[in-house]
Amino acid sequence: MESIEKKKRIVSLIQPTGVFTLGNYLGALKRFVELQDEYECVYGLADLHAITVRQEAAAFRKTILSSYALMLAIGIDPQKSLFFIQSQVPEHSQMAWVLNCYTQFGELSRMTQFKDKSAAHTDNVNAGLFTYPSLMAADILLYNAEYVPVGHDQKQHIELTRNIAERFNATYSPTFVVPEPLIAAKGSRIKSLQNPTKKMSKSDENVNAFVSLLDSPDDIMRKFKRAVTDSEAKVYCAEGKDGINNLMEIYSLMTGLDFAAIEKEFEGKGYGDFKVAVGESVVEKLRPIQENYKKLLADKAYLEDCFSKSAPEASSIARKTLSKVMKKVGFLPKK
Ligand code: ATP
Ligand code: LTN
Repeated sequence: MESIEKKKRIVSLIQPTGVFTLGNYLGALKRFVELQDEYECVYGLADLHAITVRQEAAAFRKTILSSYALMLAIGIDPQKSLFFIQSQVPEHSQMAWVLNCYTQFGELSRMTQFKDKSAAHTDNVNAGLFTYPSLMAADILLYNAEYVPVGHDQKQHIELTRNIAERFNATYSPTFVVPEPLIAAKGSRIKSLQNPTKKMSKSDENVNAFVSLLDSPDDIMRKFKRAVTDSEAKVYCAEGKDGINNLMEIYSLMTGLDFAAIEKEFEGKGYGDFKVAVGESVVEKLRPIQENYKKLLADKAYLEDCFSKSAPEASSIARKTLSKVMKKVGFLPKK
């Protein structure tokens, strides 16, 4: 990783729980790539977080590797950024335990992701699902990150991370950098194509609700053509036009056009034409990513080389913060 002093550090992880969606791409991954020159970037695959939901071992192993390849294919550059696999950096689990003891039951109970996921998996409301945010706080605080680029749904977890950091700093002495979320004005709340009041999520049981980054052009076009809109048939942004607002946001991010230009382009045209244009813009954006992905996935040795180099690098940063914390808490130093 380049280490140019003065650059501020950002950290963000993403769970390998399936194929990334257009929401993950616009809210997080595309930004990870764009931020690489301006910031010192620490990125990771949160595989420890992923087991808060039951995973089948063989499929999980594949998903971790393919998610790693897909992130490289999107443009995460191991020459510029540190990009590791969370389970290979043991300091994350160690720090999470300590932070668990500085996180309140009441705080964790208020997390909307916990409420949603425990409602969705009533047969497996495990303790890890509940304490998930303490592990996420560990991911961030270990690296003294100033900013955390995420989609809007993660704002509450970052707030909790800030509270944990401030509490620890006040109890002992300034130890952690208190991080801020970096949430883009556009793209941080991409909605489901089938229910545009809900966020687009890779675990939606209706596959027409999300576009996966590896969907075929035909599937992408079909999903956009079927996207739920309204009965007005006029392309413009307005409150209540959730479906169209969402498609306009996607199209704007794909083409670089602002909303006024989009309204002009589709003046006098119906939703059918607009949906086709949005679909085609997504197909074109994903084409090179899918080609890169195929090549990278076929080169397992290269992937292994990347993550086996980044894990010790991440560890050496993380270990320093962890040691400071252990000492302040009162643990005996290892001789
Ligand atoms: P799951 O369905 O398994 O909960 P998810 O699709 O919500 O997964 P995460 O792995 O939780 O995705 O999120 C990874 C990153 O993508 C986070 O930074 C998150 O904020 C962002 N993200 C997820 N969904 C969206 C969305 N619909 N719009 C914008 N950003 C999103
Ligand atoms: N909780 C996040 C994934 C995540 C994360 C992090 C994001 C785990 N650790 C650290 C930012 C920083 C999610 O579900 N999207």
